[in-house]
Amino acid sequence: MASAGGAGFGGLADLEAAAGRKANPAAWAYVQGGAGDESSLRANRRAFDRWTLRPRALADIAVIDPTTSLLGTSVTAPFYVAPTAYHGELDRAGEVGTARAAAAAGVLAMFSTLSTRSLEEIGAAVPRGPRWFQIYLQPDFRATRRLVERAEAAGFGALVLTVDLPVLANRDRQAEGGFAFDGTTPMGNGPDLVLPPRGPVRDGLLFRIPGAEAYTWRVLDDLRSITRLPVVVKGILTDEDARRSVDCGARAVVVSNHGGRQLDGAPAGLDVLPEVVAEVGSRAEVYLDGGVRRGRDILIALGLGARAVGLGRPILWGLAAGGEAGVSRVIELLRMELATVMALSGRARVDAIDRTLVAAAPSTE
Ligand code: FNR
Ligand code: LAC
Repeated sequence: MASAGGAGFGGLADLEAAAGRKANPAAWAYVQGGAGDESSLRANRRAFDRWTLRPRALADIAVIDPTTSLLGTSVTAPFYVAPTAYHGELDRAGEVGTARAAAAAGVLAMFSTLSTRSLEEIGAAVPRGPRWFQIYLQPDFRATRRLVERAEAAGFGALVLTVDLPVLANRDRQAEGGFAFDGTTPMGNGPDLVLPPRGPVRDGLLFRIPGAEAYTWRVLDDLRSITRLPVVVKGILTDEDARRSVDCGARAVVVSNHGGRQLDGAPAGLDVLPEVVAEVGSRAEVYLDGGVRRGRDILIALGLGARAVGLGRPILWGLAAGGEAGVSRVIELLRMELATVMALSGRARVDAIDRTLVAAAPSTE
């Protein structure tokens, strides 16, 4: 039986179950749910089954090295903590616990604009931990600018602009659970933050999306004019938008359907990863998130050209199950699994995980 404190945990499925028992039901429905009929949420896991691995035997695997670098920052693993909102709903330490676990492991962590702890508190907790700040654009660019300046001052190393949430999707599970973006959740970055709109607002026969004026490609120029931090665009699902992002100065893109929480019917990121890598892979780093749960998944994504993969819900399971120690446990589980599958596939280093490792699975239909 899983217990808080780290050592008692089994695998990721045990942690998920323990988290589900401990978390309050509204927060749990918020974490686990997706948009619409949750077809994109399911697609994220299924996408990995369309690939198989081509192991090489008798390679020199005496020393497995899973370290890499992301935009020049050294990290101990090719996976990172994806930005997720409201860690304080799952554990009292909130993002500070997550940050400490990631920093202790030497893993990159991205923190959401919608954190329960402030970016200054996060920065103070892990002065040396690699951390990037995820931006939800504010309707007034001056407010976005203040967030960017605070992130710079607090030692965040890059800005991750999320572009797939100009308005919240219909999320039935979240709504049934009673979790709402209504300002009742504490906002670590200040009470003035404008939350993403909960839906279109009726205006006669039309529907307005409040704040959507901020979401144009021009914002990438605007961001680059106020900061020297590299900009990463998160939420890309086409080669066209990947190219546009990089043409507008993005140093990396995250191929993602937001964990199946935004446009239901969007493909799994993994399904479009190859076309994005083909389009911009020589000019920018490409990351992938959505449904990554196993060392195998990391091999497939890296084999298809991702430089790293993001973990969303698994980190939140760790946090809910055991706070900082729970997050450490999730990171260690995945790191150990990754080292194991690297050995089994004959790939001792991250740069040996290439396209020759993956092949299309025989059709099961
Ligand atoms: C998210 N995600 C997210 N993304 C983002 O850019 N800013 C945010 O504030 C949030 N908030 C958030 C909350 C919760 C509860 C979840 C589950 C997800 C999306 C996240 O960064 C990532 O894209 C997905 O979570 C990846 O999919 P998996 O790993 O959850 O399957
Ligand atoms: C979510 C937002 C906040 O997915 O990114 O809930």
